[in-house]
Amino acid sequence: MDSVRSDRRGTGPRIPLALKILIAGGFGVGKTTLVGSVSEIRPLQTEEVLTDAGIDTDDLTGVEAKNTTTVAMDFGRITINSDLQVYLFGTPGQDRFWFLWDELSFGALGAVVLADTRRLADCFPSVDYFEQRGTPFVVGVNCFEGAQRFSPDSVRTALDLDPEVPVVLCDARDRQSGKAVLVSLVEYVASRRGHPVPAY
Ligand SMILES: Nc1nc2c(ncn2[C@@H]2O[C@H](COP(=O)(O)OP(=O)(O)O)[C@@H](O)[C@H]2O)c(=O)[nH]1
Ligand SMILES: [Mg+2]
Repeated sequence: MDSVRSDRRGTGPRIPLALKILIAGGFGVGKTTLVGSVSEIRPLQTEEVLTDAGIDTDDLTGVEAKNTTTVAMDFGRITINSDLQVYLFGTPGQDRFWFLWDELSFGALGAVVLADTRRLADCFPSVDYFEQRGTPFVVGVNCFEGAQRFSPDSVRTALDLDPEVPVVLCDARDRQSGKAVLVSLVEYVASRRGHPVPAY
């Protein structure tokens, strides 16, 4: 992949190519955590303290210690090399923020749908959203301690995913693990487009 030059003659300073990746999934599945662990800049987060007003809408089962929520989005950046930067957008988990998704997904390379096997149904809306729009996505199963472990294939079956959609087990708190999920998405998109898989 090539960066572009800032002028028409192609001799000006290089402007790195920017890829946009969305991080989606249900409330409390680890989106903010993942963006924070892989981002090289202090992630821009728009967390707000959860209040009693959300009691009926924000299901805290399994993440009772959670006391903040992302109101607009998380934003992070990874520099692959001088020609390529990846921007991460963590989408808000609650249904009441659906209206933001079309804006956020414009021009995106693809998406990571995070899943928690204790609350697998929470990622159905994200899976449906990307399937309907033909946006490539991978599923990252965030393995919380105490949650029963399932194989990627059983998660694929439970979510009724197409066989080629990658399902990757991960720990959203771990930088290398988070990066591996992003790499699986880039490889998947490259393979769908018939490109050779890029080397990192
Ligand atoms: N044990 C464990 N806790 C996690 C993991 N990922 C996130 N958490 C915690 O789960 C809670 C919800 O994560 P958060 O990233 O805010 O979820 P979001 O709503 O999807 O952005 C936070 O308290 C995190 O510290 C994980 O892999 N393991
Ligand atoms: Mg969040």
